[in-house]
Amino acid sequence: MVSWKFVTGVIAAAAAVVSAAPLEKRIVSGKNFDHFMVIVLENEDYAAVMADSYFSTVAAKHNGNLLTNYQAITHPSQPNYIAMIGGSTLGFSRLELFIIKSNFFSKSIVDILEPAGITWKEYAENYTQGSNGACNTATSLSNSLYMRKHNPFISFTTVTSNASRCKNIVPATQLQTDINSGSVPQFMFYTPNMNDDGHDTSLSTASKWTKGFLEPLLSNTAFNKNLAVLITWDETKDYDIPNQVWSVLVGSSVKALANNTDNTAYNHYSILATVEENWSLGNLGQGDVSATPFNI
Ligand SMILES: *[C@@H]1O[C@H](CO)[C@@H](O)[C@H](O)[C@H]1NC(C)=O
Ligand SMILES: *[C@@H]1O[C@H](CO)[C@@H](O)[C@H](O)[C@H]1NC(C)=O
Ligand SMILES: *[C@@H]1O[C@H](CO)[C@@H](O)[C@H](O)[C@H]1NC(C)=O
Ligand SMILES: CC(=O)N[C@H]1CO[C@H](CO)[C@@H](O)[C@@H]1O
Repeated sequence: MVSWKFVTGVIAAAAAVVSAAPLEKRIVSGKNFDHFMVIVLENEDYAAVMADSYFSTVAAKHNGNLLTNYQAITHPSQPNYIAMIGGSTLGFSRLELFIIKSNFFSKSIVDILEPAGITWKEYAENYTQGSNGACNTATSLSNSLYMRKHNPFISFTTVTSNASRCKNIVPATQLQTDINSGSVPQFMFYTPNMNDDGHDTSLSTASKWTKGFLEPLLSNTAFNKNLAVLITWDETKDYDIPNQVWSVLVGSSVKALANNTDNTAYNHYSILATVEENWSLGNLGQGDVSATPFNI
């Protein structure tokens, strides 16, 4: 169902009578939320994250839920990202060097969001677009902060062969612009850079970054409206233990369970299942079919 919501524009001139037309924003109302943001951090074991003073308190602080039984799909990083939006690792697992250059002709979340009129963007820190918003398919950029393997959309030819879809893969600085103009998309996938996500740094760097990024967003009542945010890790650091990753759901749409804890079995395919259920989108016929949608 498509409805129209109106975000009142800011009237800058108080004295003069100006006709401030409201900024109109097309929204497809979801059953439980209207906006969903996924933030993916890198390579930590569940127990290590639980020992961090910020992460261990964030569910209770924002009356969300810690997800105590959430499994990543595989190792190494990249197929987990592919799985989150494609519903499958598309046949690859520990072949990182090969996968970095991968191009999959396969459907992704984009192909079920767009027909329903649900807007989406990939916000990738330190990514730069090609001219006219073209997809930049480089494996990495000279800043050493952006890596293609953490931006799953760029690996789907169903995205990269389409100029208008490429425009939705944007540098992360665009988020503030979109917030300011009241035009954030309904599905947001946020990829922090190689330092902020902990990959090239440490858990404490990822913790400081997440706090500095998330807290202002959640305090922004316009942004944090009918919103659910998933913070998750791509995979565990230790490949020899079960691939259980620390994840949390926060945001104004999330209904807190007892002790701010949700023990339901989830995995990365639950991201797709959640989006599909909330907006009645059908499915990709992949791992999303049997995955459990999050309690939101
Ligand atoms: C990398 O991206 C972050 C987040 O968008 C930004 O704050 C920072 O200035 C960028 N760094 C470089 C070197 O471009
Ligand atoms: C390209 O993307 C646009 C929207 O992003 C969509 O409407 C259109 O159907 C796509 N074209 C193809 C050939 O998939
Ligand atoms: C509450 O949740 C924490 C994890 O956040 C857990 O360690 C603790 O055992 C739980 N307490 C109860 C009473 O369930
Ligand atoms: C994932 C999600 O949001 N699920 C909810 C979708 O809406 C129905 C109600 O129509 C809820 O029962 C689900 O929990």
